[in-house]
Amino acid sequence: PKEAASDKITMKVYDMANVSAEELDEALKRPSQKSSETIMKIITPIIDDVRKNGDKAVLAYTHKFEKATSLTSPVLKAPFPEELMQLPAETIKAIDVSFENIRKFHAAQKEEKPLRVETMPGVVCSRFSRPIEAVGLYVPGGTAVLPSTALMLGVPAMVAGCKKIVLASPPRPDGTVTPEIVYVAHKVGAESIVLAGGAQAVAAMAYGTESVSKVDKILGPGNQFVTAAKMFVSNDTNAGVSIDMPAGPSEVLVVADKDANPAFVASDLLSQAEHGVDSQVVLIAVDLSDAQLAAIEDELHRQAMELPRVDIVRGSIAHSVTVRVKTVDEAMAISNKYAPEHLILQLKDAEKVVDKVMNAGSVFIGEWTPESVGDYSAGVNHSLPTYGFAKQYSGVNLASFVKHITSSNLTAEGLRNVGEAVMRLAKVEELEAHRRAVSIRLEHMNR
Ligand code: HSO
Ligand code: ZN
Repeated sequence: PKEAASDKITMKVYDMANVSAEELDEALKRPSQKSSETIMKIITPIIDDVRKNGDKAVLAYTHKFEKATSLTSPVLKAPFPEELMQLPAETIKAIDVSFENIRKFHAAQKEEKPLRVETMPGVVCSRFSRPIEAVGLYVPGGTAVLPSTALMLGVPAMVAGCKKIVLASPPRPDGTVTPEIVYVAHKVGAESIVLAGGAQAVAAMAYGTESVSKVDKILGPGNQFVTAAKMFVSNDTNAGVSIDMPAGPSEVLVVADKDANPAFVASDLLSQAEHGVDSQVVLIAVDLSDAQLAAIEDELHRQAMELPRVDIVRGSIAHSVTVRVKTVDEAMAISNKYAPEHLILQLKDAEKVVDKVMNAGSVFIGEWTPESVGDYSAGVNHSLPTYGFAKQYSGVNLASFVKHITSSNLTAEGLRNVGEAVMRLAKVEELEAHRRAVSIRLEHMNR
């Protein structure tokens, strides 16, 4: 049957030449999320329950939400049985290649030796890093299985030297997780996989249970319940746990000019649109003619109709937009304001435009760099700030798995040089014991 014109999968078009700044802001608003108050009300009793009742509570939620009623333990401990990681050779190879690229890129982020600065003669300040001892990595289940997320979190944790790596992922109704995730857990040296999802998994790792190890930091994307639970436990001083960053629906902003291939542009927009109905994709069209823009729109519709997840795409494209601009500078101003999770530059001399990028999670440069390569195998991390948080957050990287410690080391000469300043400021703050810790030494030297 012939489709009605209204069925065309298409993004709303705005032209910078005749749209106000307010209208544009409104158009580029991320789809709204459930209020965090509503979510908090749902997760708080779950977290309390897990804290009080441990394994028993976690299992009960997994039986209820994941329908995995045959599970008798919420944890699968390493060494993981071979039969749980049976995979086709091609999949093993794909995971191995990706693993190695991610490992290389994150290993290069290591600070080889401590930073050491002599701020005054005899006053040496240093900074060095140490791995966070125990980390909990949340790998979402849901509409797609995401072993790539296990790689993006597990590999840097391994490279950083975290002693204890705990994965958590909601099991399937038969109580297992996909063999890809088990294989990745094995490769990164995880100590266990928590077979639970949602707030219950986060709570189990934050507080520990009889069989789930308590961790020091929880990382990884998840739905609104997972995100809210991460916020909750990181605010609870009794838990003593930190988190990575607020994670939201996937998004991409593509900047394309006349040089861009319409089919490539459309494919990139769709690759993030298929993540979920709450995803948003944005096209900034730089000085394109009506015909050139129409070519992209036609491609978008044609390619979308062939996708297995076309229904999800319809949802996300419904709140996605195209903005027409005249210049690359205009395009980059909009992009920097939006602060996209992924920024794709399909431009002539794309590499030069990178200098103009101020806010973005990860940038994909030129026509041969689809965003998918970053999602899986290039080596960069795909756990990135969404929702405009690229303005102040970095994506997951090696530093996410370490903390920095500083040290000072003074000689007698050093203390003589800096002592006056310390004593004076201690006096200003009326902290006499501070002042004396210096003066007692200076007097000792002069004896
Ligand atoms: N693009 C997602 C990550 C992902 N894509 C996983 C495919 N698998 C992060 O924004
Ligand atoms: Zn993706």
